[in-house]
Amino acid sequence: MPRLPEADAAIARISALADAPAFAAALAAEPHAPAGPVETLVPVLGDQLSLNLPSLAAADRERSVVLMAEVMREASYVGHHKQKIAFIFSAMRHFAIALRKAGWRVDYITLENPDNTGSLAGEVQRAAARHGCGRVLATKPGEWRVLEDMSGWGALTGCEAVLLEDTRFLCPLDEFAAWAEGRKQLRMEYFYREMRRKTGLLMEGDEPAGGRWNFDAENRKPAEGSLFLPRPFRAVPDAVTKEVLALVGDRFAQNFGRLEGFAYGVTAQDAQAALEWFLREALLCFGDYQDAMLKGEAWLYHSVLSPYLNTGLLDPLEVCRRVEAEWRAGRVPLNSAEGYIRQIIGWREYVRGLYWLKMPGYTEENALAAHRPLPAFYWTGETDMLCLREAITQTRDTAYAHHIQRLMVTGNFAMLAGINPREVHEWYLAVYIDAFEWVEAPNTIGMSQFADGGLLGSKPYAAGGNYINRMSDYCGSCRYDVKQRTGRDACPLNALYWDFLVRNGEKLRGNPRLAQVFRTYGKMAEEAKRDLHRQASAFLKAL
Ligand code: FAD
Ligand code: DLZ
Ligand code: SF4
Repeated sequence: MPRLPEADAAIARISALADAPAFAAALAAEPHAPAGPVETLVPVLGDQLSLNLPSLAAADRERSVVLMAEVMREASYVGHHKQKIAFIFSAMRHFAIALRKAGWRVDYITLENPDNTGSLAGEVQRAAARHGCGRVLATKPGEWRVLEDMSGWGALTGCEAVLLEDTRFLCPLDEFAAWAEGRKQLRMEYFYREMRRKTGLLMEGDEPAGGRWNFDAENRKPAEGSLFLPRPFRAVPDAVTKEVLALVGDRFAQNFGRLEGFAYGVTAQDAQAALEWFLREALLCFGDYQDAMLKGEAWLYHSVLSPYLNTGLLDPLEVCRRVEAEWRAGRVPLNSAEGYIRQIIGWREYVRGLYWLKMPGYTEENALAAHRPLPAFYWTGETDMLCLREAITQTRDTAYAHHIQRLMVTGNFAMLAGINPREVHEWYLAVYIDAFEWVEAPNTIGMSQFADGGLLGSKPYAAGGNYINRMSDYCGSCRYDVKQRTGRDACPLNALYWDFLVRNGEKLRGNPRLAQVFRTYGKMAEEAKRDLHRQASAFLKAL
């Protein structure tokens, strides 16, 4: 294949970054990259920002070019929150600078590059021709959609294409498949124990530290208004990030979400600072208040590390080892350390394994046959239900909500109201800074909507207003009365809860974990049952 006649193709690309002068200057300030012939193209995606990426580890730095491309297809396959696009683009640009610092040749295509084809495949094809490569070496992506695309890169470029397994996870996909093989039920708890044994995290010999695998029962303290809350970690946007913010403000003005106040870290150093902040300020109370919700408080004691973990700026095992060390040093209690480590080596790995086991098809599942469209207020926050308004406006402002808000507020409402899970899935994939399909889809389709019929969880996470009242301070300021089931002022979740169970009675009645609630319903007077149904129907009709 013909090579670019000029000496250093990477330098040529830097001069083409006219739309991003601060970024171009930062790249050019790094030592000159190798200038010899290029054999291998190493495409690096927006969530593969790790210097230990398998394809980087396997490539010969002297004979390779790293390709990074901001492309419209990735930026618009769902209507991403503005802060999510800004985070990915800025983190990509900073990673390109880091690669160059580490001596790599980097070919970076900005969104505004006049020759940008708009797709990853188009940019890989152009770059392979531009550099005259014989080989494309990539790390497998986090989404089925992109893997399908990647599988065609060899034919598209005429190069040998090598796709490596992503080793930034603790459980290789074949190991997960072997674990799942032949099991009637997949349950996170058993998988988690395997991961504890495998990593040795919180183990005393063969036994779990503290004599128990799981301290969740101690992690359900409701929020109290008097809690002392740490200020969240905030990074100050530098010139490169400011250029990206201007670009996103201009090109994605119609997308959901506010860009103002963007304070996410965009480098591995920022991510490390966010981890240090969490260990110092929030881990101590993480366990106790993991499920709590407070008005006007987005972060509570959560780590807000998911954006960094999911893009490769932080390593999951390193995070867990640091958390364990805090417990071993006596600075945090076991319920906090165990609760946190379980989320990462348990849930995070488990949902990834499940995604790849069940794709394609998993994102189309709809076991409860829910077909109602997503209410418009999911995009505006304009609803009298204070719990939903809080979660949605906070999501609009920060691209973040913590787990219980996602599961028990927006997720619970969508399931009770019978919203089409595909629409719910696309909403979550769009609005959260940490959303990539491998982690988002099992959480939404499986955990929050029960649309996989119980593959991921043993029962639907369904709740009426009582749960939200117990775990938050929302209900006291709500226009609805959480204690009432029917009538004009009744909390809508109460009637919706019973209506959901009855509506799906055929599918749910046999579930032993729901036996008690069905018994309670069975004991209600017929008139009360009719009233609940009327109340729910009227609400859903007006939705
Ligand atoms: P913390 O509460 O501090 O938890 C620590 C870490 O544990 C997180 O950073 C995350 O890496 C991991 N973790 C915790 N719970 C889960 C879980 N259920 N699955 C996987 N990892 C977990 N998480 C995402 O990373 N991306 C998503 O797109 C996403 N979508 C979700 C959609 C729904 C409907 C639900 C119910 C949950 C979703 N989650 C998702 C899981 C969880 O809500 C987020 O990981 C968490 O809120 C991120 O905030 P944090 O870093 O402050 O988490
Ligand atoms: C999320 C995202 C966005 C918004 N933009 C890009 C992009 O322009 N270029 C890129 O390489 N990656 C981007 N990403 C991340 C990809 O969507 C992600 O790599 C795939 O979803 C695979 O997980
Ligand atoms: Fe939400 Fe009902 Fe409480 Fe209002 S009363 S905040 S709708 S749970």
